Amino acid sequence: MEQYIHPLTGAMREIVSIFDAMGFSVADGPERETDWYNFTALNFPKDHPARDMQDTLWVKDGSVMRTHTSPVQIRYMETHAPPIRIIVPGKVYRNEPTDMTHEAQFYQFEGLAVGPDITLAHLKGTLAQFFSAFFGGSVEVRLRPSFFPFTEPSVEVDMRLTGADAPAKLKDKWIEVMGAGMVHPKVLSNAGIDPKRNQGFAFGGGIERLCMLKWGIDDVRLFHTGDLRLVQQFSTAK
Ligand code: 2U9
Repeated sequence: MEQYIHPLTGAMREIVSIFDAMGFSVADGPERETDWYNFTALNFPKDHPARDMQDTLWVKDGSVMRTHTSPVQIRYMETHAPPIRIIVPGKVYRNEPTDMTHEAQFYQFEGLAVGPDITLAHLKGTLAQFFSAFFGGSVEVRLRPSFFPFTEPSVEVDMRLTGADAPAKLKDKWIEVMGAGMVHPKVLSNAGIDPKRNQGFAFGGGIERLCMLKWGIDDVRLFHTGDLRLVQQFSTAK
């Protein structure tokens, strides 16, 4: 009988394997979190709009369905000394209506590297290697200024696939693929790491978005309907 791997599962396995080859290990943690791990430790101000009922699924007891996988990195830093290199794939939750590009549940992967002399150049090289392995062929990476409470400086990451066999729709175009930055010193100290001796890069992106780009899928909701006609197109994965 033919066996199928859901494209999100296949993509997650591939992401983990590409980062494994660069010395990253996988970390995971709870999907229902405390306010501290999901927001406060990550330097979100008390009145930040992301904490709003409108954007976040709050549980009656005051806990929160994690809105990103970042709480896992805080927990990891509490129990591991630098140097740290981890990748964190997992499900996250948002309180928002769905459309072609938004889901209330989706998958993210985040990465974190912490050590005495980690720089934004290491981030750029790491992501270039990742995009090249995941999409195939040559790639350029561009960082544009942005803002997140948990990184300083913060950047949006664009990639441009330049290889001959890049998908026609993507070839030679700048495409925004994720957010990233240098971990805010307050976030390091909130997790028990001395920001005077260490610095770190972090990045985060949506896995559905990467899959949509890679395979030309135009509606994020297709990943989560359980319709086998999607899955049956991915029979080659191990
Ligand atoms: C720690 C410190 C810093 C993770 C990061 C982003 C930028 C980001 C979004 C991309 C699209 C989420 O899927 S999305 O909606 N993420 O832009 N994430 S830096 O930074 C961290 C994480 C953990 C302790």
